[in-house]
Amino acid sequence: MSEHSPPALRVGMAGYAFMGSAHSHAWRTAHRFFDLPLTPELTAIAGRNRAGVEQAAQRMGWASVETDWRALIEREDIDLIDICTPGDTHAEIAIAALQAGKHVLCEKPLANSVAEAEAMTAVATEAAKNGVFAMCGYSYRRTPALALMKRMVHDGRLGTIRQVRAHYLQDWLSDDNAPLTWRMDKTKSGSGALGDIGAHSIDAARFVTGQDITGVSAIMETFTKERPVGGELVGLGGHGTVSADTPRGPVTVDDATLFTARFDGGAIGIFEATRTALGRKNAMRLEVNGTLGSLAFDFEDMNFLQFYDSRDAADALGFRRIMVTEPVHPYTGNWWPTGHGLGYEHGFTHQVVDLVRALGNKTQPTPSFADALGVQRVLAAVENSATNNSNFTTVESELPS
Ligand code: SOE
Repeated sequence: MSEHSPPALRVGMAGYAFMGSAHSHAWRTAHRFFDLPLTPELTAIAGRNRAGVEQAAQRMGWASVETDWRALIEREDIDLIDICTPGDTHAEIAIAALQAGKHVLCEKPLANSVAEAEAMTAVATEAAKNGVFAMCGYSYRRTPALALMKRMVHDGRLGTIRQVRAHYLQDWLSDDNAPLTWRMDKTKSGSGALGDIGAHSIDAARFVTGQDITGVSAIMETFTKERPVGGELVGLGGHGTVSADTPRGPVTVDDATLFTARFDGGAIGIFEATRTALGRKNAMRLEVNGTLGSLAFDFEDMNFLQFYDSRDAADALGFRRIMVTEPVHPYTGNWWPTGHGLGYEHGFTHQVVDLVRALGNKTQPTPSFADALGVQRVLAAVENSATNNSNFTTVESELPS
């Protein structure tokens, strides 16, 4: 590092699967495209399997390895802990890191329960008073088109928001023989599609509208009650070496969740999260309808934002497709010339940019743990509604006479 480089931000990361890979890319890249007050350094990565974590360190560019996350927290040469492990570990790691004076970036959802999220938020609130900050990794809000959507709603371009329509559709669990992983074990993941991908929709809806969700009515379904134990994973779901006599274990989370919602600003919403929508690979979509217009973001067309302005001239009325690559748009000016587009990984890099800038300015990065606790409360309300079937009215087989 040259003498004129900003001070180092030495990172220790727990976990090295999909999110570990995405976060590592962001730590390596952010300061090479954005001016940052601190220069991230990939100091150490932790994982229980030494061979696995050493291979990951080599591939992802980490300087050293640990086989226990606690060692990261004990190290004097680490300033920030990045938690990329399953949800059942988030609270213990985050609380220990903050109490040791280390900043924290924690993957979503914040925790597996409201109680855990509340405990994490209490410790983070105290730590912030001493200049130690925590952020939760809802990266989609840093996709330029979604960040533009938030800016346009905030600037009143839609008028008063009336309706929100959000879905997040995947299909990697459509196959009954996709093997049982931690993502289907409630004690590890907290929930299935709801917390894994529905949480992104809830955060994005609250972020874009600036409104909180006050009540929900939900249905949750687990189509495949048991899945093969073992079998090698291919991608997220995997189609391991499964035969008829492969032992199967219980799935304890939802495959799909649907819910309606009321917002504190008067809007109403409809949400869907599923991992069994055959053909939909990572279809995250958010539409907001207001009194003056509508905006729609579709991750599968992520460099564009659909905008309908009722005030357009009658012969020009219709959804326009804004190409969100001009330098005037959020984040885009630091990348390629307009029209060249960005991808999924850029949201993670922008997440590091905003986090490091906040740390450099000694200000609270967003979303804070308190923000993420708000999402956790919605997740719990959805599970409660679906479990108790509140507001679910059975359709009478025959019309009442
Ligand atoms: C799996 O559904 C997953 O990896 C989520 O856990 C991520 O948060 C999402 O960005 C992509 O899909």
